[in-house]
Amino acid sequence: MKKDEAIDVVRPHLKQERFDHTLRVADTAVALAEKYKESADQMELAAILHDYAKYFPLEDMRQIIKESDLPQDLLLYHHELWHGPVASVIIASEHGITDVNVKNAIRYHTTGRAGMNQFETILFIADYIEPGRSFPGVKDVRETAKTDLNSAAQMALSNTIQFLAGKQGTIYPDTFFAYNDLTMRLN
Ligand code: DGI
Ligand code: FE
Ligand code: FE
Ligand code: FE
Repeated sequence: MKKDEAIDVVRPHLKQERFDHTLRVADTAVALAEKYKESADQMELAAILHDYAKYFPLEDMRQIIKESDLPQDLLLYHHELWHGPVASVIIASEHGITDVNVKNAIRYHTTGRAGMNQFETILFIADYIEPGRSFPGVKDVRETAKTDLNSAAQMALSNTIQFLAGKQGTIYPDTFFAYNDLTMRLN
């Protein structure tokens, strides 16, 4: 699928601000892909499609997860965690996207996972640091992404875990697995 086709696929499903976020993630991810020698075209495709399912009706997402090979424990956690896994299924079944990096980067873009490869890590970070983001600590993650992707991803995960725990939120296991895996790889 080409860039313009992907934009046509997602645009009707996104609010203007989410579409603008998507384009900023794409720019950020493509710049990182070029810097770290990943396919810029595949990265752009993954970025454009990453929030495709963000506003799908919850019942539709629940049904898609039930009928898929995705882990069913997703349904026990906050529905904010569903849109990446759901998008990864839909882009394959309805749009014929077979690229494993594109699918996995989209699937894990919210939580991360243990053993993320460099392609997945770039989309994960780009979603966190795109210029419209203003999370506490995002500037440090932006700086670190220039020299060390794993360290940047670890920082983003640390911030997210602290943010969620600080408001007594649940934390999906993959988020911890991603954080622990990167921490062990970095030491
Ligand atoms: O879709 P975006 O807003 O661009 O970004 P995202 O897909 O990274 O989603 C971020 C949201 O997901 C944010 O509100 C925090 C939440 N989140 C991330 N990891 C976890 C999580 N929520 C829970 N409950 N558990 C997690 O592990
Ligand atoms: Fe998202
Ligand atoms: Fe994210
Ligand atoms: Fe996003």
